Amino acid sequence: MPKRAPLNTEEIELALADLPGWTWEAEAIQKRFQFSSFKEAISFIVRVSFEAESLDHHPELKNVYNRVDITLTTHDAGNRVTETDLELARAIESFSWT
Ligand code: H2B
Repeated sequence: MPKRAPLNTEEIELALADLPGWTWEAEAIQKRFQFSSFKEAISFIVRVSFEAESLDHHPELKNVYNRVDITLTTHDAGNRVTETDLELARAIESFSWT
């Protein structure tokens, strides 16, 4: 299956069962990460950027002080959730220290 083909509800819900804190809304998966400082939040964003470049898949990021909101959706699939979004979410979970 192509990695940038839209997944169905069942596939997304099944995958999210193994991704704590991630929710599915508006054709995207999202998670809020909370840190102890602004510098820590920005360090996390930089770490995410390495993963994004390595997968050639780029998150929507929002930072407010010590908080980072990540939204993952696949533009090439018409802004739908694909395997590549799940891959990036799993990669983020693998190094997240929250
Ligand atoms: N990021 C996201 N989130 N969705 C995409 O469809 C996407 C991407 N496509 N990063 C990639 C880059 C594509 O434009 C390049 C050419 O591989």
